Amino acid sequence: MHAGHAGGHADFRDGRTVDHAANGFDPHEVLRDFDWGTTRRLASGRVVREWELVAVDKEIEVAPGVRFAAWTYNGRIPGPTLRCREGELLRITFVNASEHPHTIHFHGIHPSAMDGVPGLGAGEIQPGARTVYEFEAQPAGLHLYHCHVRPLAEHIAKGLYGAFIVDPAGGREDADEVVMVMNGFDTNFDRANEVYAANTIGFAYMNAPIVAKRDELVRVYLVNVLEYDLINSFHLHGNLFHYFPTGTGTTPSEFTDTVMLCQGQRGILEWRFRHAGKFMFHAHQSEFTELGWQGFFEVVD
Ligand SMILES: [Cu+2]
Repeated sequence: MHAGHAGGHADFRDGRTVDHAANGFDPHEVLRDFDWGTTRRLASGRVVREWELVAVDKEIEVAPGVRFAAWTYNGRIPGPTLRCREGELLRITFVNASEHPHTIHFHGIHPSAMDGVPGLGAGEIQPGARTVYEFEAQPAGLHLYHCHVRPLAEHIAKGLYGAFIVDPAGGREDADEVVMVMNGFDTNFDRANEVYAANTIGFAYMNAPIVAKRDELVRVYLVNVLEYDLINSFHLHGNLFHYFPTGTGTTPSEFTDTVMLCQGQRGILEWRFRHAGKFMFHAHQSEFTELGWQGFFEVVD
């Protein structure tokens, strides 16, 4: 954890940005891109929801001019936001097109053999190999998935993670929903991050704010996957939000403007903007803020 070292120190508030098209994903699209996969009905009458995730080695521009040799699921960081309903049968085909062994480890309730760790079930999936993870979507809440091959910090920090949302059987109240996966990048291999962000690209939501409507319910699915720093946080300006840790309950734990998350922790935030205008959000560690993890909501009538 440091700031201002040579190589990859990326304060680009002067308006420069990365080439989202060349990266193949745009943090503004990642916000509201929920991947429901495909469904089909089994002979038993049960619905199975399916996805294919492919591990791909890919160079990503994580800050203007700063290229990072990433490992990705489906060519993007974070990987697809997988979304389903509580109780559905899920089937995730994992294809390893990377040059390194990987897995997908899901958070949630599932059999040991489906846990996506070395030595259990299919274990490490070698380059060119594939496997199928199959389990029931339990419990409702906000979870995550990530590679679980050693060295673990490297396999995660290289980009192999994503959000995993299990909706309650009855759904949630209508809202403008966005996903923010808080992450960072160690661009000079010193086991400290030079770039911090929500959804990979620092300052992306400063340069182009997230548009929200006044009085409409906003719901943020917030996941922390940051490596090399113990704690991350989310702070909202001009408002307070209800916080639902892990999204597993219906009673908020807190009405606040700042939450702190350890690695792997996640939660759902809900609020309504009462005033039009621009409101910042950012990590409340100023160091992270200055290295990219900040943005604006632009609230319109
Ligand atoms: Cu891996």
